[in-house]
Amino acid sequence: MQRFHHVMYKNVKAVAMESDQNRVYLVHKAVLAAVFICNNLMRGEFPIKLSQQQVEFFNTFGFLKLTGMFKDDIDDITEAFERVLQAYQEKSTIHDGSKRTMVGGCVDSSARLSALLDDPRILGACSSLLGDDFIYWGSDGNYYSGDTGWHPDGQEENHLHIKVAFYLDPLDGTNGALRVIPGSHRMGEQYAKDIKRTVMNSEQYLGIHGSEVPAQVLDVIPGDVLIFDHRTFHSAWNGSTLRRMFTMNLCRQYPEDKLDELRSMIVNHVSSHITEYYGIQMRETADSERMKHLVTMLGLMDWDKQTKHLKEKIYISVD
Ligand SMILES: O=C(O)CCC(=O)C(=O)O
Repeated sequence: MQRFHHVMYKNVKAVAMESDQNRVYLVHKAVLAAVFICNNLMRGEFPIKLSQQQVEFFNTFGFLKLTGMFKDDIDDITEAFERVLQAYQEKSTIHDGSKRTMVGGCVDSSARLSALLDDPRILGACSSLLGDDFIYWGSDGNYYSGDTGWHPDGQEENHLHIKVAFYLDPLDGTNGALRVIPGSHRMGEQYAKDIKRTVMNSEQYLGIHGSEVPAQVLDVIPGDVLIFDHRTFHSAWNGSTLRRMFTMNLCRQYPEDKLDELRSMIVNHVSSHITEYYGIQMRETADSERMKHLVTMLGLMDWDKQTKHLKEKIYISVD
């Protein structure tokens, strides 16, 4: 790579020398900047940002598909996911396809999956939508079974929360691909109000089955990443009894005077007694960069005290 940089630099400089000094200087600076960026990208130090068009698409429609983003790593990621799901089943119930198996904190239970939060592709996509100081606030790992009806994941009117979803099997409209209703995240607009009022009971209000509600089907192959606004209505139909998927939930940083809103939102998502907010692997393998995205939730409340009344958490920890 160093050699490539050197050759590139020499060639561009040679071309530039043909014309005036000023141009030599500008090209020189541009090449140095490109070399600096390449080096940092190779070390994984720079988030790979979304384009302005992708951000605009997300803001307009409430979702985004990042085709092939993890295609080179997906085997490794799927193995880590399976290790968590298998470890969970050893401590709890075996998935028999009769209902969804959901492992809360799936990503936090695995060092490999936790490292996604350091990955320049995830950092770039999430920081493009949420700002550099976004909060990572949770994950789940699933063996889905059958249909998932229409719903949003949240209704925070003034604060952006997103879900990053990895589906681990090829899916299309015939076998359980996620569907989204474009624009349904735009709470407050009449269109979004009508969707909220009708699609969860589509037979009654619209005279159609949930699978017939006009929507964008997000076909995926493993390695694709889907991102959607929590307010976006989504569903899945015609799925098998073993659809594998995990998600990460993230949001914009909350200012100090709005932390109570975050506290009341998050309390509804914690369903077991925890002493620390994140799973063991997520905390123990975090460097100072990752910590930036964890620190708000870690200090948000006395988790032990606030969750004592809930059932004991099943902790999973795999490499
Ligand atoms: O894939 C599915 O069945 C639905 C996914 C979903 O509802 C979610 O992640 O919030």
